[in-house]
Order: sequence, then C-alpha cells, then structure tokens
Amino acid sequence: MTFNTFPKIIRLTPSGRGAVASILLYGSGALDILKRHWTGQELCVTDQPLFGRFRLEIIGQNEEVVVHVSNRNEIEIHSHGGEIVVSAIESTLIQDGANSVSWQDFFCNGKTQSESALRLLPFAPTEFTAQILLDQYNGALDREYAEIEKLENETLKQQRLNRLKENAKIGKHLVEPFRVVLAGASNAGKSSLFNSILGFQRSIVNVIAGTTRDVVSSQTALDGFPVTFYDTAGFRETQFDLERQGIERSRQSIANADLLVWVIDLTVPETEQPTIPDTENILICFNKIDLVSPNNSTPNDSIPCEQQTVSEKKFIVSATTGQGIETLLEQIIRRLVPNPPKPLEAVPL
Ligand SMILES: Nc1nc2c(ncn2[C@@H]2O[C@H](COP(=O)(O)OP(=O)(O)O)[C@@H](O)[C@H]2O)c(=O)[nH]1
Ligand SMILES: [Mg+2]
Repeated sequence: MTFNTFPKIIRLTPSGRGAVASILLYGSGALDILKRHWTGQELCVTDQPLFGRFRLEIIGQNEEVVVHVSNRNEIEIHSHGGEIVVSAIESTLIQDGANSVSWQDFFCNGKTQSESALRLLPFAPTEFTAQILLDQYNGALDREYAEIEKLENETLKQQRLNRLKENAKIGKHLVEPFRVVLAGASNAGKSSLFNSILGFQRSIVNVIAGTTRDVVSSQTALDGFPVTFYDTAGFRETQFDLERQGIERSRQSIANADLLVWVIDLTVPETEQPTIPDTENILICFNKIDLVSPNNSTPNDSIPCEQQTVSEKKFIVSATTGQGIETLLEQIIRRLVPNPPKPLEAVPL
C-alpha cells in the first residue's frame, strides 16, 4: 500500500455500543500525531501492547487506551466502545490532518473478485451466501478462468462460460434479496398467503376488500438465498384515492419483481377475475382450495381441485390450512435459482 501525505483513520469495529472499539491509524506521520495526545508508556515500535491515555480535548477528558505500534506508520488504537469516545478520538486525529476512510475502501477497493467478496461478506444474510462469498474471496473465479483458458475443446469452454453467466445472476443476490411480489384481485388472499409464507402475521387480513393499501414487505431465506416477499394492494376498480395509490404501487412492485406470484380466489368465477399479467416471471396461485369440496368443479372451471399442483406454473393452495404452500415455496426458489452453485464453484459478483 502507498502512503498519502496524511495518515488515514479506519474504524475496524462496527459503530454502536461495544466493550472495545478498534481504530487503525495508518500512514506517514501516524506515530507523531499519536504522540501529541498521549500520556503513558513510552510510544515505540514493539510487538507488546502499550497502555496509556488519549487526551480528548473535544470532550475535555482523557480516555484510557491500549495501542499496538506495528511500525511508525501503522498503529492500532483500542478504546472503550461507545460512539462518543470513538468519534472524539477520530475528530482529534482529523484535526491533526488525518483522513477518515471506511474499512471497505481501505482494505478493498472492490475491483477484483476477491476484494468484492470481502466487501460483501459482512452483509451476507445467510451461512450459505457467506460460504459462496468466502469461496470467491479464496479465488474460485480466478481458478475457473485459468481452467477455462486451458481448455482446448470449444464446446466445453462454452459450457463453462455459460455456467458462469448463469451464476452471475445469483452473484447479484448474495446480499441483495430476490424480490417476489404477491399480487392479484382484492380479497384473493394475498395477505393471508404472505403471512402463511412468512410464518407470522405481518399483513392485515380482512374480509373487506381493499384492506391492504401500501406495499408490505418482509425478508426471509429460501434454501439459503435471501428473498423479500411483497404483499400488494389488490387490483379492482375503486373510488378511493388512497386505494388507487396503493394499486399504482402494486404495479410498480410487479415491474421490479424477480418473480410474480399471481393469486386467484378459486371461489370467484373466472369472468370476475382481473386479467393475468402477460409475463414470463410468473407463478399462478389458486387460493382457498379448502372452500372447494373435492368433487365439485370450481368456478374456475379449468382447475381440477383434487390436484394440489396443476403445473409448474400453476399451484393450488390454501393460505388458511397451509395446503400446497410448501410446494409453492419449492417452486419459487427453483424458479429464482434453478441450479444453485456447488461448494467452491465460481460465482461472478
Ligand atoms: N377459507 C379460506 N379463506 C381465506 C384463504 N385465504 C384468505 N382467506 C380469507 O379471504 C379474505 C381476504 O383475505 P386477504 O388475505 O385479506 O386477501 P387480500 O385482499 O388478497 O390480501 C379474508 O377473510 C381471509 O381470511 C384461504 O385459503 N381459505
Ligand atoms: Mg391484502
């Protein structure tokens, strides 16, 4: 690493309350700056910790600290973990010319795969995504490129490149969740289905159509991948401005969805249903199967009600009893991640 004119201050521990906070003072003149605010054991380059006090003129107090001086240009300062103390130490050093830099910018500038992986790692929401990021940090992509380059068989080469392309879509969602939007007519059971999927009552469910006005979301994980479900306002004609705004938001959510789950009430005739959006990224979910007796044909004539799953794109469920929900979730994740990466596999970020 090269030194700028002034040393850098990097917070090594996250902000918030903690027993100990660690700050790295790095760059030319680091030791000289520290000496100006130090009383305690003599400051020198040593592999032993040095105990002393850091004068915080800003808050008129001395803070007990332990420092580790690896060399004149690289010093770790360990203080109490409160935000006020850490900010006061930083401000004191900044007044002396040091620059505050985030740990991400300091340790990785995000240009190589390995650096990007390190930058994303603390934000991995599941063990599975953290493992994929660790594999990338340890050079999975570089190894894959090197192997592909050596291949003489063009077909094999293309296959490996195609697989990388496929995995790149997953790379986008190791931290950022997939977006799955539940939409459909008012009262179809979107909010009930949303609650049933999440396993707790997040959305308000009511017999009165038009209850859900705003888009409600909640994040969960399916097969180790982060997924945010969105419950939306139902589509219907309405004279209420607030509900109209809700419906407009539903439309926007659908446009941004990775997958749309279109919910249909099995007890409502097909002629009274809103038109199903014409999109590839859709699963159709016929809800309220518990209200249809096994031998009756449903108002949605085309749906044989004895079958739980009608096709890969069409599902029969009951948000109330939970019937078919497991199968629906399996299909949702299969659609989002058809072929998940194996351990040590390259995933471009
Ligand atoms: N019997 C039965 N009732 C359901 C089912 N799903 C939803 N409901 C009922 O249908 C009504 C509307 O549900 P809600 O989830 O608010 O619909 P939304 O407007 O699409 O969000 C409520 O009275 C729910 O209890 C289901 O699978 N079976
Ligand atoms: Mg609702």
